[in-house]
Amino acid sequence: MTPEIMKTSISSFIAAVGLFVCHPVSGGTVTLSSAGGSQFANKSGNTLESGALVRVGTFDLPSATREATLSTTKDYHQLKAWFRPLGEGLVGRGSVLQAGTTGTSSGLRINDLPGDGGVFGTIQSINETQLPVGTQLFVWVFNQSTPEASDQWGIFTADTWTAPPSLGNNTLSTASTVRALHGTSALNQLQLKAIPPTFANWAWKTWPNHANPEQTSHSADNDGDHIPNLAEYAWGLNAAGRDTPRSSVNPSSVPGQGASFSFDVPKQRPDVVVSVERSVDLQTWVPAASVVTSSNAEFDTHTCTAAAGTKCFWRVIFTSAANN
Ligand SMILES: [Ca+2]
Ligand SMILES: [Ca+2]
Repeated sequence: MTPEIMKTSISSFIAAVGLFVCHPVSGGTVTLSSAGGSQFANKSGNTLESGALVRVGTFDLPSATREATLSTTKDYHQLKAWFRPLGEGLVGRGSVLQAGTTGTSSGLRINDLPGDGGVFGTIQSINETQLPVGTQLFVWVFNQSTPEASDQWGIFTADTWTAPPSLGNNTLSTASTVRALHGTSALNQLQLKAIPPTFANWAWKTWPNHANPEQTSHSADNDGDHIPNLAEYAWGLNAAGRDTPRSSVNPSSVPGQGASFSFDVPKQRPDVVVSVERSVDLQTWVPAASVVTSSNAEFDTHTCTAAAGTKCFWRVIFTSAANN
């Protein structure tokens, strides 16, 4: 070995030791920025207001099917159960396993920069054990400051949105080719969508503080109005207040014509099947025929008619058709 080579080897070794002693390894940083990229907007295309909630993190699902699973999952609690947060747009929120955010006062905030619908913020000291290098990152945006207050959300990702290495930084830029798993990505906007109307999401909004399962079951009747929760949801009623059912028996005013029974079937509740049955003795029930007699944006009103001079009872059946 020549003296020249020996000198180089010693220098390199000393440099490595110096780095280890003087600069202990710390986490990487992620910067979320819409500068020069798409703006966040609600489902109508209006840019989001200051203070809307932004979450950054990943979803603990198999990577090969993760995006397909996310795009077809509608229930907040299911999505939340899979979500591994890195940071949120509110001070002190997110995971205690990773460090806080920086920014003028509040870290990640919609509307801080560069204007309406814009977002800019940095999450520091990301722990690799919390989020391994290369983990796909997602941005989960709501149209209000809390999920419970929101009625719209969007979930977005891009190939370049990945967790950084220690000491490294990765910028999640909305100028990237962004995929919308919930919402849409087009015309320089990342638009949210309405939170899907499922029974589970209705129960979450109705009891945001996680009521016990006895309260949130399909059959529970917490307000004692004899309308079970699944029917309260289907009919758009208040599960915490007494309501009258959206059904009625109508005696016929025409001589020789039987009474009729009307009930509402929701148009915007695809996870509930509403049907009607009839009986002459309250013992044996059979499906009843009905026709749509009126309609509006939310409901079709169905009507059944009894044969003249016959006794008839009707009941409305609510069946959950939820698949997730
Ligand atoms: Ca009730
Ligand atoms: Ca009620």
